[in-house]
Amino acid sequence: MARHLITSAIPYINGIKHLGNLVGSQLPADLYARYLRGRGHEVMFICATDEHGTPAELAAAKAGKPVAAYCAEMHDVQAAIAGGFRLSFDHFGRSSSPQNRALTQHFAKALADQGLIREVTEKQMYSVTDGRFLPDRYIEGTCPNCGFDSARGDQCDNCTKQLDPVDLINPRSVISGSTDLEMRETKHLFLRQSAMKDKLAAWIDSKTDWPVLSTSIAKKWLFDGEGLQDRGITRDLSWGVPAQFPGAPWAGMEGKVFYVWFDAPIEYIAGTQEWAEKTGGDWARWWRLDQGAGDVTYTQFMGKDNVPFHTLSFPSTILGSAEPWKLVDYIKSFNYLNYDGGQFSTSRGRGVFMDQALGILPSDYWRWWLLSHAPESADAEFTWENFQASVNKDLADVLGNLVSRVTKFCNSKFGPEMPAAVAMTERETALMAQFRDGLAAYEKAMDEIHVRRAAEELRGLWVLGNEYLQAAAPWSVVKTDEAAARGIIAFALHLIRLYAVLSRPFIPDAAQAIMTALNCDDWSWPEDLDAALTVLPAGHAFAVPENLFRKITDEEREDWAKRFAGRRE
Ligand code: B3M
Ligand code: ZN
Repeated sequence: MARHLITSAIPYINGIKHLGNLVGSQLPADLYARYLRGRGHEVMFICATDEHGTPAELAAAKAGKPVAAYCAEMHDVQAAIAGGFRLSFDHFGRSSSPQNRALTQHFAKALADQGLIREVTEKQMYSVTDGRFLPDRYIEGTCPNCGFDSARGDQCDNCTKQLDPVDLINPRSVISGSTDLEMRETKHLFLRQSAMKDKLAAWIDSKTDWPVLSTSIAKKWLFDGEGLQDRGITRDLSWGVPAQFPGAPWAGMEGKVFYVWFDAPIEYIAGTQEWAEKTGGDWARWWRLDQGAGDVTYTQFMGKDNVPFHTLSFPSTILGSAEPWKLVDYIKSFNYLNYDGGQFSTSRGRGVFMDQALGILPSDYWRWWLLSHAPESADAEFTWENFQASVNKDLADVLGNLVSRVTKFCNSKFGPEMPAAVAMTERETALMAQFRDGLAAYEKAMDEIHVRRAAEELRGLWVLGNEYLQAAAPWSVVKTDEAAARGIIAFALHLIRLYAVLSRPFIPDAAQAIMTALNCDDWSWPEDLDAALTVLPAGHAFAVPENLFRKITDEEREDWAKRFAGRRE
């Protein structure tokens, strides 16, 4: 039994995420956490809402609410939706927690103690019309790197380049639209990432097993152009972790806060502290190398736009502190999911958002489609045709149908209890050999976090069961050899239990429905496949489950396609 720390990128507090966001971090992280738990490992799975910075302030202003109240409300909304998707976080924290405030200030001080913080008086964009500085998202303009016309002050959404507001061409205020901007002097703290460059490069170079998407983005920012730049880690904002605090090794930072991307990843640790406070657990054995975290394997999940911050900025914080913190072991990053010939768009309401998805179908349908089409090696696209085909075929025709046929047949012919097993024939032995190979391939894909491949392998296992049932044809055999027919059904019912165990990381509700029907609570992973075929004794009562999955009709598909095509302008 190993110990696995898993974090998902923490979603911004401003609004409900779309399915592309979900499949880019939280959902695959949940898949992996569930799989590792299923195999008996000890897992700590942390996520949170990212509540600071300009995204939160702007959204609260738009909603006409004080930012703290807005965040509290939206945290609960996001937590409820995460629950709806069965995201199995050990804790879903808040980056505005007292734990994160203390820890963020602690890291800033530790970095200063190592000589890695510079105080810089610089000129920043000031909006005369708005009477304030315009950090990050308060300003938009044209990206100097790719020409995208709605690049934000902190990052271009189109090419992922990290930006400074002053880099933007034709900048404008997001608050008022004003272009009456001037440069005014203000003091900020800079993290001397440039001093960390060699250490970071050596560390990235040692990660030969990471997805190329993760290492290539890191290397780009390390080496392209002028190489890794120092980054301003404070902002002229009021909402956030105060940059001036008792014991701070600098003065004159009143009224400023740390940059949201400085404190957000620290929330992975602080979130674990929040968990510890809630449960009485020990957070340090997950994060402190001097307190037992040496044997922890730490995996992070995120979309590609978050990679620079996790391969460079956050490791600079951790390594630069010179304290024994746990560093990430593996970064699993994702490309983008597009929506029906274009992009998901939050502002235009284009595509399916998490709350809407749950309003039309249960979470397993979405989980299955999203994970089996995860944008791993390239961007992927959601289409309603594909969604319908995949749900109807994989879930309804293959898995659902098998469960229903076997349980119904048994119930009507022999009654609602496990028939007695008989000695395996060649057919079962052959099936088991194939199953064993398929299971090994499934486990390998899951161990390596190849999400699409894992889904394919799992589906392959479902198909094997269907083919077996078709070929064994207990409905014919029963006419001449009832004991043999009972044996086939006993074997098939055990396969169904295996499907519940193996499919649980993908479709937890259906897995539970199967187990409930089988009247079984033994979720143990089939480390010994032969033993797994004897779990349910003869005479064990079961129930015929409701239809596990229903089919999506053409009418629904057309209706939904219209409904989610984009409505707000
Ligand atoms: N909140 C960006 C995002 O939601 C950001 C991730 C933070 S991870 C520490 O995509
Ligand atoms: Zn760009």
